[in-house]
Amino acid sequence: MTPRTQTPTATHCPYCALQCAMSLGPAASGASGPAGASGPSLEVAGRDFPTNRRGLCRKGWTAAELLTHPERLTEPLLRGDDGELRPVSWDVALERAAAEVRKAQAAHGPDAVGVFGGGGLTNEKAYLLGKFARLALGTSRIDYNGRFCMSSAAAAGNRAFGVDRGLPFPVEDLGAADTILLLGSNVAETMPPFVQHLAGARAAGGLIVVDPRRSATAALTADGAGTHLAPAPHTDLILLLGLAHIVLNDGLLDRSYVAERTEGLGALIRSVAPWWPERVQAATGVPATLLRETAGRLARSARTGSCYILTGRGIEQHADGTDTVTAAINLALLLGLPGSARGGYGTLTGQGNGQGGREHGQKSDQLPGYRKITDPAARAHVAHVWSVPEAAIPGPGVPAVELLASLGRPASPEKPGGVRCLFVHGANVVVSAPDVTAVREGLGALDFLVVCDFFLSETAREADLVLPVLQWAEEEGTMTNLEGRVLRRRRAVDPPAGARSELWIMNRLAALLDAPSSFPDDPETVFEELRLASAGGLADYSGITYARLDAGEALHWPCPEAAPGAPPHAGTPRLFAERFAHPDGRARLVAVRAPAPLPAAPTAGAFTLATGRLLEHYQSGAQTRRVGALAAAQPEVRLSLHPAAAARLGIADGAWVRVLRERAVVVAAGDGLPGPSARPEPAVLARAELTADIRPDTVFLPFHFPGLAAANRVTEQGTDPISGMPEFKTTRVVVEPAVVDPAVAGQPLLASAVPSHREEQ
Ligand SMILES: Nc1nc2c(c(=O)[nH]1)N[C@H]1C(S)=C(S)[C@@H](COP(=O)(O)OP(=O)(O)OC[C@H]3O[C@@H](n4cnc5c(=O)[nH]c(N)nc54)[C@H](O)[C@@H]3O)O[C@H]1N2
Ligand SMILES: Nc1nc2c(c(=O)[nH]1)N[C@H]1C(S)=C(S)[C@@H](COP(=O)(O)OP(=O)(O)OC[C@H]3O[C@@H](n4cnc5c(=O)[nH]c(N)nc54)[C@H](O)[C@@H]3O)O[C@H]1N2
Ligand code: SF4
Ligand SMILES: [Mo]
Repeated sequence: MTPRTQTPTATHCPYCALQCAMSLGPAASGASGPAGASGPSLEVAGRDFPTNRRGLCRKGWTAAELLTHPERLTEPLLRGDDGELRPVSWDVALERAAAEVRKAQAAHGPDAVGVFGGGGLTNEKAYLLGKFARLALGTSRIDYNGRFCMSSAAAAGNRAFGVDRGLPFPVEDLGAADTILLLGSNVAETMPPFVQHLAGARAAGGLIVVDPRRSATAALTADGAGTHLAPAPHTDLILLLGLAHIVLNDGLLDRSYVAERTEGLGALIRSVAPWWPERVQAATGVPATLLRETAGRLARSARTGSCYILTGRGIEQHADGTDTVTAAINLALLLGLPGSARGGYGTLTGQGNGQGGREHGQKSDQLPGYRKITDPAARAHVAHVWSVPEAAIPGPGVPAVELLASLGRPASPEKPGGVRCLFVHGANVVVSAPDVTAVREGLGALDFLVVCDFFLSETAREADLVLPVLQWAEEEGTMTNLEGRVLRRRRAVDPPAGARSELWIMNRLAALLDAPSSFPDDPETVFEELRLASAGGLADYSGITYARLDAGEALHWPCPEAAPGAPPHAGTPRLFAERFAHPDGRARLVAVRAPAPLPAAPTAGAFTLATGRLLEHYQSGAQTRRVGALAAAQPEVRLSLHPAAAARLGIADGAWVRVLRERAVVVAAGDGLPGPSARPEPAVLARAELTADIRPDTVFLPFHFPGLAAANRVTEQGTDPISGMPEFKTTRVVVEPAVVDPAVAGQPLLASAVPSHREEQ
């Protein structure tokens, strides 16, 4: 790998939605990359940019290491009759993929082919993937991993505001806040440079963090910087109903704002009436006095200072995540925040292109420009841009969990047949989807699985065909960060010979499949088409060009193309200043109900399992587990457990434990795992990490590890009925001591303890 120029290339970090600006240049010292790597490494430097102000986290600093990683895929791999993956030429690879598509569709119809995309893909790739699925494959079966990430917040935002943009204001606006209510978000680990934007609120003593753990972010409230509220997991909805109750009861609402800018107050008043503070205290464990103080502080700050309410996955990744986010938005609306100069509501988008990835058509129900696939006008517009008859665009597909559950399913009187041939672009579902055991079974039941990746991820290991693609610093494109700001990703190095861009792959496959329309393989040409396709939609990019972005303009969508002769549109850093996106311009207060309380622990050793992230690892860990320093810092999965609970169970710090679904515990049978008891259901094997930073009724697992260490062995397939979001944050589990055969435990990350289903056959 050689840097393309001697001057550093200005680009952005490959990982999260903060999209910290960095430059990539030749290493001054000629330092070499990781062991076994070839060529000089690139030097990463932070660049000045509003989101990160030169700061990067450990993942960003070490990102370039993967460009020269010895495990980098550089040839297509095809599984032979003997079950082995072997290198083949691109011609053989693509012809085989096209033949498998034809075979599956001839036997089972167009929807027998599916596509699973990712929120890390550039806008160009996400756009072309949606078009590829609908036109080249002719299937409705496309969805993506953002369903596991942003879908609840998106659904709630659409419902309340008529539009969904993570932060409807620039991140730097937060600097003026004297109060920030941060619900279910651990930015100190998930977006470390973001913490600087909390400085104003901390200085004013107004950072309020809601998390059942004393997370690194909750710890930022120490020394008078704010308050940590630690409700029982999955009681945030009740907590928020309780805060709204106090605001209404004590007359703290912004009456003129609510009257002028919202609809639905009457039903909202009725819905929060039963949630008086003492009742909320009983359900959540948060003292009533603290609830009153919190509501009072929010209202004071909204009136006389600056106040923001922000949500993260901790309150969103629930079977009632949409309603919980709605309750947070309701509170913000009662306080008069969204669209005002005194604050706002936002959700912190997750993946690098978590925002853009949900706008251009890789969602099952959506066409580019954040258009609805069921809307005749939207279909006509996109069909025109694509030069196809409207009927050529299939209808809506199914959300991610349902798509994965359909893999290999034969047709029955109740249900149509499932997907038989699947393309995966930018997701590692064998680690990150709920109930990974079922997902692996589904992948195993497919006739053909194609995975595009640059590493042999756990999902790629299951594939029949692996196609090696480009990494971030090898490609051009655009990303849309958590503020809805469109950024340029730039090519700093040449890709290894043998790897190909996904645009090129789609272009070639579309030709082999005799697809209508065009599939350009040049990113800027794709972006030009995306502009047209998005024009007039909610997420309108038509006024944005590579030239404007390259000139350093800060362009937040919507940014429509200006009329001829008019100056270019400056983009929309702040949405909602004048109106919300519903036809009448008003926001909706939507009355939501609290869920039935979780049952009191009936089983000895029962806990609520929350899952989430560690600073050092990114998502399924496919990338960061390959970075030496990050893997060394967090080599294996650890279960956070309160010392009092551990003492009750006789579990010492560092001891092996197994975590399994509570409902599995009533059945006893062999599960093949070493340990004192034998269960039929999959368990997670982890070391206990005793910490007083978690509630005694709650345990926590990061989901970055594969095999027996995968947290998603115990999560389940239930989803939010509105958004399709899985319940990742509340699983009832039992924790018990495990005796582990050192031969198993000693293996790196326990990954190899679970053979690929291909190897099992
Ligand atoms: N280091 C790192 N950074 C990342 C990522 C990564 O994988 N690693 N991924 C990126 C992506 S895609 C995303 S989506 C973001 C996610 O960023 P965050 O939303 O900050 O991440 P999580 O760790 O999933 O969840 C945040 C917190 O929710 C808490 N929580 C769990 N259950 C509940 C609950 O019921 N109520 C409340 N109030 N809190 C709860 C957890 O204890 C945790 O501290 O991070 C992005 N940044
Ligand atoms: N239990 C539990 N599970 C969770 C969560 C949780 O909090 N708890 N969080 C959920 C959330 S918020 C998310 S976002 C998901 C993410 O989960 P995943 O979808 O597994 O995310 P990644 O690990 O980023 O997987 C991306 C894969 O694509 C590859 N890749 C990266 N860039 C590209 C590219 O441009 N093209 C292609 N073709 N491949 C690329 C990477 O090498 C990697 O193998 O996990 C979800 N799963
Ligand atoms: S905070 Fe996110 S974007 Fe910034 S360096 Fe870390 S991983 Fe990269
Ligand atoms: Mo995410």
